[in-house]
Amino acid sequence: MEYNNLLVEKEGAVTTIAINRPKALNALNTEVLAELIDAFQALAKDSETRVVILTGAGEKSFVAGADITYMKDLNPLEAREFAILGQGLTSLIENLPQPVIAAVNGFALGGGCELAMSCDIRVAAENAKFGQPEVGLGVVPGFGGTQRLARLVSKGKAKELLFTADVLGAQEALEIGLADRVVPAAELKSFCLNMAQKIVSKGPVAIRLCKVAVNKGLEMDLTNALSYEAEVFSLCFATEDQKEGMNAFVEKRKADFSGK
Ligand code: DAK
Repeated sequence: MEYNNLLVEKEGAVTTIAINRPKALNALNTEVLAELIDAFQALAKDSETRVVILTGAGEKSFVAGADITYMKDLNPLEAREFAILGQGLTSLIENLPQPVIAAVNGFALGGGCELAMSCDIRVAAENAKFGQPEVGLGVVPGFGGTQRLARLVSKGKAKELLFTADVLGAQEALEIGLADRVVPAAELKSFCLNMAQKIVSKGPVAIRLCKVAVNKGLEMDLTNALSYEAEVFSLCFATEDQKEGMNAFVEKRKADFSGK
């Protein structure tokens, strides 16, 4: 599919998707959401891609939120459809077989912050800004913000950010666990690519199962989560990757994983 609002770049096993509406600071309208859903659905089936990087085109913004000019005249049923589209995208990313790194290169506000939170890891440029300004527009976050923020940071901090609509800089976001790394803006791309390459060099099935185990386990109590981990661990012993990884260690050579 040809995209009007996305730039998709493949470098070996790493695919970078840049949301490309810089004039509107990469705000999300239905067309952008539909294109992102299409791109991530294709990536889910793309066995060559082992890591995805999601970023915003331009130097100012990751995503400055859902498109306010589009949203302002929605009726409740249309608003519901819009929320379902956005929540569908964020769930798709959260459950994508491959890890997704958000390279947050500026504003990550509202739907942009929610999109970043659905990724596995958030790397922020020093100029990144995070926030959920929705209450200032008279709405609640609709793409999972009330839920994922409260799961990522403390319940009180999530409520503070949701109630006040305060915007945090990269360093503050790092301190509360909303960002996982902060790097100079000029190094954001290379930092994310290096991180992606490190992940690519490991066992693909194990990476995939780690993602599932963390995501599913956090929804369970610890006893059930540990039991789930034991099942996932045992599953690894049915893979070629486990044989290769352990044989390579014993034979003192670098593992060459097949992802099977
Ligand atoms: N939507 C549409 N256009 C936007 C935009 C947005 N979210 N953010 C920026 N733009 C546009 C601006 O209108 C401007 O367009 P022109 O006037 O040039 O045509 C252009 O991008 C450049 O923006 P500025 O001139 O404002 O640039 P500044 O550097 O001065 O300011 C800013 C940057 C990010 C601080 C400012 O643009 C800003 O405050 N933007 C809005 C940020 C925001 O409030 N984001 C949250 C949006 S609300 C739901 C579903 C989803 C949601 C809620 C409910 N349901 C269905 C229930 C999600 C809501 C949101 O995400």
